[in-house]
Amino acid sequence: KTGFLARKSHADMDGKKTPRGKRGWKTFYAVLKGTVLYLQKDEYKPEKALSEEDLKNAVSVHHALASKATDYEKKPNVLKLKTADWRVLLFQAQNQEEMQTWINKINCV
Ligand code: I3P
Repeated sequence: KTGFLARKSHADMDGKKTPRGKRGWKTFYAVLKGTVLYLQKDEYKPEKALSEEDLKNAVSVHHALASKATDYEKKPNVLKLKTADWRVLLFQAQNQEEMQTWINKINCV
């Protein structure tokens, strides 16, 4: 599964609220491969190696839980991802169907 996703960090690895200045939205080209959600600055090119930045942004979705972010009302089509290491990330998909597909795929890995 691939597609554009905007990401916002809500809580960090220790479960603590992501500090001010690091809570903004940023759009990535997302690639779910195995148990890893890669968040790349540019569209995926098979021949191109992942940059340092791309590797830093990758999220493990092993033992993670994705659900519709029902408590977030500022934007539509937002899903919430709780990772095994207590991060909470919000992702805005391009439409309702995309959001549901991402949720299903993430919860099925
Ligand atoms: C954040 C940024 C986000 C905003 C967040 C701000 O500032 O403006 O867009 O979330 O509000 O803290 P910064 O870029 O300096 O981190 P929303 O778009 O959801 O309002 P928050 O602290 O209430 O999450």
